[in-house]
Amino acid sequence: MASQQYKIVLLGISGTGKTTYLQRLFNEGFEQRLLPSRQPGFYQINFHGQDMIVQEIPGTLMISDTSMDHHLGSAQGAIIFYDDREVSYRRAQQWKKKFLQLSNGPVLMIQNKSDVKILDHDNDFTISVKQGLSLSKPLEKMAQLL
Ligand SMILES: Nc1nc2c(ncn2[C@@H]2O[C@H](COP(=O)(O)OP(=O)(O)OP(=O)(O)O)[C@@H](O)[C@H]2O)c(=O)[nH]1
Ligand SMILES: [Mg+2]
Repeated sequence: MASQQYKIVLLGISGTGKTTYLQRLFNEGFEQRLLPSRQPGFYQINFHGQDMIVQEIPGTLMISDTSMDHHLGSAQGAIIFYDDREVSYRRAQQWKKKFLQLSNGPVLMIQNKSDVKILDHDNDFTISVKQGLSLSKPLEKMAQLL
């Protein structure tokens, strides 16, 4: 019997490094300059025998957008990115609240761009996509929590 496939959403304001993260994870190197994502992008991944579809939600998509409830409500887990900007942390908190209203899955908070600055906030993992630091840890943890 095929095991269940889980959908994980990758959230965070524009520029926190969601696309760069997924590309680097799939060995496509580090992208210095990327355009904001326009469409939710899907990646399929397997950790610890757990099949996961990782869906990036573009930061330009408003939290109040009608499609947002569907994206979040159909997900079993959320990985929320912030970076060296305080505003990105505040928005990450809002995403977390919104996700937990729509789904009862696990949420992981990730600070990216540790090579630039580490903000003094609680998080589950601090990573640097640029330096390739701790990249698989969030998804490994998510696979354990599902
Ligand atoms: N210094 C540094 N820059 C990074 C890091 N990770 C990503 N970036 C840069 O951050 C910028 C934005 O990255 P994206 O991956 O496009 O951000 P995003 O979250 O997908 O943005 P949207 O698609 O608009 O929601 C790019 O110029 C990346 O090179 C990092 O660890 N360190
Ligand atoms: Mg993107």
